Amino acid sequence: GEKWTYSEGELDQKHWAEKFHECGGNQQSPIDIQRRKVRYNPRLLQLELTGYEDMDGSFPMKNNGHSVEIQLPHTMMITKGFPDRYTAVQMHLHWGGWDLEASGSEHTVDGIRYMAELHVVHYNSDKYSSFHEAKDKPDGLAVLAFFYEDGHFENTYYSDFIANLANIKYAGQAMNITKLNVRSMFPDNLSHFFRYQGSLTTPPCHESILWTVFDTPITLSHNQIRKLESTLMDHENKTLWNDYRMAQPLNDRVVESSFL
Ligand code: 1SD
Ligand code: ZN
Repeated sequence: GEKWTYSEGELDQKHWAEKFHECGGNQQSPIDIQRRKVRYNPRLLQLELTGYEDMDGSFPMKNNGHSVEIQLPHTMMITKGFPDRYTAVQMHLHWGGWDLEASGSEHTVDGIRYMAELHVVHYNSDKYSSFHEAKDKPDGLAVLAFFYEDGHFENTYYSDFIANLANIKYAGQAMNITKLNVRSMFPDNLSHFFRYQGSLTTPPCHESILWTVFDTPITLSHNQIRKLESTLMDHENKTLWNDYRMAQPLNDRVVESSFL
């Protein structure tokens, strides 16, 4: 693929737009969500997630050099909440660095950066026949985003996921997981969320994502977050960390919320 990076070399995030023009567009992600400026929209529908629980099968989990990514089955679908249905494609995380105890979420809230962030990527399967066809269309993708915070207790729904990271330490490595319950990796409360129109947070930064950013964070133990931040290596065999993009200008967009 492309040789872009987050913070090193010639194609770090400040220079993405020189090679990938859409990265300089006016509907980019992530953003800083300012609670005071959010508009409550009582007509935002609660999401109905079908097929996110108790899956048996073979789900590839890969270190792609920028993140850890789990490929998701077509049976996982957002069946209510949007005008069209969206089918899951993959999920991945963004995180910080363990040396400085630095946070690494992409979205921030009132300028506060959370420890890490989960993205569950879906494509509009009512309108398009594949992720590939949908990925650059304005209504092509929907991403569910969740923040992580650290707490005292191990989150046992993440035990296998965290342990598996050691098997895909090097960029390009992959394994298969045979059991997956994605719903259990989310917080219980999914009713409070922010909604806005934005982009992929990595090159080529297509402005094709309807973002849903949940207000309720997921809690992991301090130790689990440390393992997430320190286990994987990038394409240059350096620790893969701080894989987040800085907040982009909101411009004339409005962030809506499902709650007051
Ligand atoms: O960073 C991911 C990238 O890996 C790829 O998955 C892309 C297309 O789905 O999406 C971005 S992101 O906007 O979900 N961060
Ligand atoms: Zn992402």
